[in-house]
Amino acid sequence: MSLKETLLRKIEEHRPRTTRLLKEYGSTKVQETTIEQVIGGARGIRSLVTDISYLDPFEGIRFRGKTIPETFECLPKVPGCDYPYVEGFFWFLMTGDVPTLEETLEVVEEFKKRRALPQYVVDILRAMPTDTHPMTMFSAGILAMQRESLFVKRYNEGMKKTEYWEPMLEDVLNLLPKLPTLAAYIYRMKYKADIHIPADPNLDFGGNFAHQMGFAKPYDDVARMYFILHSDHESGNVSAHTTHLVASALSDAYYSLSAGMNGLAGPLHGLANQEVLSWMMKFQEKLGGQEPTQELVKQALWDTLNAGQVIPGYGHAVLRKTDPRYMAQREFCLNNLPDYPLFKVINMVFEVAPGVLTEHGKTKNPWPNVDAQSGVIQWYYGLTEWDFYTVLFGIGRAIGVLSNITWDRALAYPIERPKSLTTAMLEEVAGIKS
Ligand code: NMX
Ligand code: MLT
Repeated sequence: MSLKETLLRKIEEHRPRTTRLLKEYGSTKVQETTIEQVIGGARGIRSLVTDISYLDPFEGIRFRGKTIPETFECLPKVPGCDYPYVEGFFWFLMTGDVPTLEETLEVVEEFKKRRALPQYVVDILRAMPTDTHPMTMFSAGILAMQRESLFVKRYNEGMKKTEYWEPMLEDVLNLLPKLPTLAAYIYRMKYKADIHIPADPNLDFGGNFAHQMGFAKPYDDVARMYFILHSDHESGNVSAHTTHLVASALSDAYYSLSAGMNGLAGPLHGLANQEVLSWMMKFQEKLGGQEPTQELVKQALWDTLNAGQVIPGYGHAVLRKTDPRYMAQREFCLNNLPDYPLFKVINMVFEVAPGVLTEHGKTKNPWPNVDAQSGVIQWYYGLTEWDFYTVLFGIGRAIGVLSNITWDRALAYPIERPKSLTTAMLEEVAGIKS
């Protein structure tokens, strides 16, 4: 069965569950909300549905019910490599089924046919000022391709609501394979003397990305690991929520993903991976050749906090323990670059920062998140231009959010529209007399 046929079967099985919940249990209470939640960024308000991943505050992420090690273990691997095909992972996120090698290779071939970047996107990128941030270029490149949306074409022809997911899937299948090509083009144009490497028809999503970036093995496995780890973090994070929100207006995959990427580009979200490297480099500069010690790291962390800034890569809105994505990357570092000096400093921060943040007393979670550990791996393999790191996050995140918006259409989730209150109304709820 093809991906589309499998997905159709899954959608048809799933639809009655959503319909039943709505029809028979629509008025059942999920929770009560507090003033703190209303003012405080909707933290903890349960108002989104996704079956693609779930984030437990203490365990961390599960993709379709599987932990990170289970996910890596169960999926078909690229021959001679340690990490699975991204294409097989995409099948898994979309359908909830672990694909066979044959099914995985079907997606590999489909993606190869669709990965070339249109010339007009190249022209747009080249017209942008050279100091434009790579995330701006990435988002603009995605948005520029919106003219290709099949969803828009079919919508304008008057398709039925139950069919919405089909052109959404086609848009997703057209857009996702172009993202590594787009990213590699931006990278080589900005940082590698504008010399570009043509795609290799024999390579998969991760392998061809490494090739077009110009990085030798095992960077292909680094890319596969990175994209899978960053793919999805349930639906409330800024990039996933934005993508879902924009898609809820029946905006197509191009509009929705571009918007999500703009959210990912914020320093409290995906840009934190570049902030971590920037913090590390400033710290090393300050050291001026001195050996880093726990005392010096501690002082630098306090300097950052006392300057009113956040420690990038630490804290989380949901997690209350070390992010398992941090641990997966740490394990990679322990296996591949255990003695690398930058990794040693990162470990020192890992030993010291939770204590400093606890003493500081503000953050609810003093433990590292995914971004604290990702840059060092890129740096080690030669990708030292840290303002590109969030683009890597963006390619990974697209796998999750594009799967989610396909399901949004399949389950006919409505336009998102929470209700606002005024401050005076909240004061009235609180019983405050003016
Ligand atoms: N360094 C210093 N202060 C922090 C940190 C940190 N790493 N994390 C949280 N705080 C502060 C936070 O600014 C807030 O201060 P105030 O009361 O003055 O507004 C207070 O602690 C309470 O915040 P929390 O409720 O613990 O965290 P919240 O859910 O609001 O924010 C983050 C979550 C992730 C935005 C926050 O922890 C942070 O800014 N971390 C650093 C940036 C970062 O690593 N972001 C990447 C997150 C993962 N990702 O890829 O998206
Ligand atoms: C993410 O991967 O989106 C981040 O960890 C942020 C979040 O989940 O809120």
